[in-house]
Amino acid sequence: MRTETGQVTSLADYRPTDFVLERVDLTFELDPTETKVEARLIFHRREEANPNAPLVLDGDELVLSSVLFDQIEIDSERYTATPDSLTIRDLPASEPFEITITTLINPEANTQLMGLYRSNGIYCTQCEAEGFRRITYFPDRPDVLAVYTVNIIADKAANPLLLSNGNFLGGAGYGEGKHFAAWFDPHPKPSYLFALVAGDLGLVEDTFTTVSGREVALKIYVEHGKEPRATYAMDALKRSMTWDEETFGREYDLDIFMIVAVSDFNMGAMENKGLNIFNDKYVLADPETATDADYANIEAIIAHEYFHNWTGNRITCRDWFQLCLKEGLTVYRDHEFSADQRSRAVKRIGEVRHLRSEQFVEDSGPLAHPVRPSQYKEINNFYTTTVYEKGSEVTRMIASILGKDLFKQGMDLYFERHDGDAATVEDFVQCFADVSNRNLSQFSLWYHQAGTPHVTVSCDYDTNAQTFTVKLAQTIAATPGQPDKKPMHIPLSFALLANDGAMIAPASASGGEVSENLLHLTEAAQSFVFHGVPERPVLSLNRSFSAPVILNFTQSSDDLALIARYESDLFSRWQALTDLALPVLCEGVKQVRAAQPVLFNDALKRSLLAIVADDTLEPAFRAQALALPSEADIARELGGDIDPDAIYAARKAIIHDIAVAGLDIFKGLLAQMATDAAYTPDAKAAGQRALKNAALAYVVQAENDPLKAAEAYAKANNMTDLSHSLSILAHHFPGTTETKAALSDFESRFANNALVLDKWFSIQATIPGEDGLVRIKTLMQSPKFNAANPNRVRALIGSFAFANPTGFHRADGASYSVVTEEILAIDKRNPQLAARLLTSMRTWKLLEPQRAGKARAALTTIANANDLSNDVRDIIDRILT
Ligand code: 0A1
Ligand code: ZN
Repeated sequence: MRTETGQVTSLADYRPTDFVLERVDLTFELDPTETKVEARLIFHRREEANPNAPLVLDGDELVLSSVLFDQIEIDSERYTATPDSLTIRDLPASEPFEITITTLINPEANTQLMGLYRSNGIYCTQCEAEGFRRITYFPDRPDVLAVYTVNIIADKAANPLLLSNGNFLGGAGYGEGKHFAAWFDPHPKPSYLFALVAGDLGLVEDTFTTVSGREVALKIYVEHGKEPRATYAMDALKRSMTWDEETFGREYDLDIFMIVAVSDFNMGAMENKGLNIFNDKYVLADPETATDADYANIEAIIAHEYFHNWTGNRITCRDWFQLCLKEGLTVYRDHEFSADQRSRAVKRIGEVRHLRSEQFVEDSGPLAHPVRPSQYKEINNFYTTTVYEKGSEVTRMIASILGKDLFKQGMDLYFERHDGDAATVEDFVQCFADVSNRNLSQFSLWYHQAGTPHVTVSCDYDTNAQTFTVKLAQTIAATPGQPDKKPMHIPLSFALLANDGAMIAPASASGGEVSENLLHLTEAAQSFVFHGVPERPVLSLNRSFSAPVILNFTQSSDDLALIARYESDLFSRWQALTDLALPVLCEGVKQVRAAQPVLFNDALKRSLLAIVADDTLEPAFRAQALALPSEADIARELGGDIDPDAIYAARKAIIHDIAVAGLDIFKGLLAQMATDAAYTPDAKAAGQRALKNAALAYVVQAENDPLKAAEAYAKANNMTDLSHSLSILAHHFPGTTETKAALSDFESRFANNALVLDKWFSIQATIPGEDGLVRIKTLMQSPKFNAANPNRVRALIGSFAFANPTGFHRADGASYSVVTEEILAIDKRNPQLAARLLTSMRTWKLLEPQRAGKARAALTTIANANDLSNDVRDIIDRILT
């Protein structure tokens, strides 16, 4: 049942359904505006249930055509139908019965993109989380698992392809130019994993032989003519299938696995059983149109959806509070897959950057919630970086606390014990407790307490006693609904480095559990003492980011420089550089605000340039080092009274200074990393391009001349180089002849490729400065823009609001008014998309007072609007409180 505005769903209220659903038979007679859906549902009453309880089915904007009981029309007194629910009374106490429901739905008018809708002439579905109830009345909750048969009838010429979950049963003509196809999915599944696709699409085919020798047909459907752009996705799929067999012992379980790419999709992709539906952005790639980042995303998302077949589909969630059970775990699995396919350290740096810039921000603001929330008003708003990314980090911590072997045993036990179940987070954690004999109850607080822990660190070396003491204290700030927090179990990976960079192995340690280079911080305050330490060591803490915490640890520039130079953990080397850079950048902001010149010491420059010039380090890592903390990172570090213009100016001045100091190195890299070899999307080649392009940005900034970027644009033979040089031109030299020429060349070259034009939109939407507002208003009028398509909206308005701090946070507040107006307009068509856009304003209270006042006024306009969707109402209420 779609909750009324403001209605809260609570985990504490969970109880099983009164009726068990045994079978589902669906027949769709597809029509663009009037599709008829017949659902035959076989139920029986649960033994424990009240014998008089009615059957209450969920609906959302449904029109009921008829309802039958055991094939006979039910007396109208026995049921009540509204668009949101169907209640049937006087049902048998124990024996099975059949309810047949016919509804009429309009796929063409479905602009929310939930339920059955049409995208570019293709019928497709999106049922997670509560979309199935927009197709028929149903017990639409994840703990109702059933076996489905699906019949699809449609016009044959327009829809040669009729697909659903499971295995193909057969098809035939149906008269009047129609045909039908039948599908059967033998694996019981919840309704959110149902999918249907019909239309006319091109096909890329392959096969995969599973570890036990079964052949699986692999099919990727894309728009006609785009087939060559789906070959990388197919390759990624096969690699994912092999990896899951080798790493987690998981074999695929149907005869066929299908992926369909559609152009209108609210999220990245969806793991429907045997029939994944993807946003085409995460399927289509070739060197001319996709960047290295696009290739990496495609690989990761193909893997993610495929991995859901076991973590999500075979074992699903009991209720939506358990969302992290499938999402956090599956993100962990896709992260590990990408780490194995690419550079583990570089992958980890990217993950941590993303976690800090998105999840840490969420966790410290008005939208903070636990990884396993206990209440929600709108479940669509809980597909968050906390559930996904922090959920993954929690799984990663279980793996590091238990160690590789016990973690594997715990996962095996989970698959064995819960296959076919709708499980809970407690079920999952219990498997690891059972294999390790560890009490994981304190650890489980990671699922229940919101907020990022802060760990304060101080160290003391005693020369006489040869002891090294590490004092740790943990705190978590209050978050909405959780004023007081308990101490957590925080696994901190560490190393002690000698003056020459060698690792020191202490004779022993006391003060708490210390295992395999892991300090287990479990108390609010705890001192670990290392004995037999022959010299004052430098502590490298939270290596590889073993715990998602904020360290308050003031280390000297010398200590950080030593870590940056010698740590064997590349992540920690990058972290040390970041720790050198952030205070410099924050000081620079103060200097700008005080109208002083931006001056800083040499330690950062020296460490950074030494790493960049070190040929023994992989290029992708060196490129990461050159990507200094972003404007958003600096804002987060400052923590309040944010002036985005000052942050931008300070960062630019510091980068300019580094660029001038390292100009020779950067020019050398530009030449050294250039290649005539044909483009390949592998991690090594991508890393070389990343370093070349980072060096180009520094050279251009040192010389303050668009020439080199214009040259790079002219000779680019792949989208990575092309879009990078275009963005350097646009961001540093807006309005110049070179930039105008490149922008118009790009527009005409890719006029027929909407996904590539999204890059054109987003590069322009992120040009710094207050003119950004006029620019996006003009671009919204472009015939290439389409406000009904989520990818277009995200590329233009989303990029502006999330990734253009100086443009979006114009001091006069004008951008807030324009974007909030857009959000209100989008809310009428697509509430999920509108609510997501609105989260761009979740940090408004941290702005300096003038901007904060303007932001509040714009948000109040939204709050006062009539007819807000549940989605937007939920977010606005939380961010305004
Ligand atoms: N389960 C998908 C994410 C997803 C969630 C909701 C959607 O529609 C509202 C679509 C996709 C995943 O994790 O990939
Ligand atoms: Zn997922």
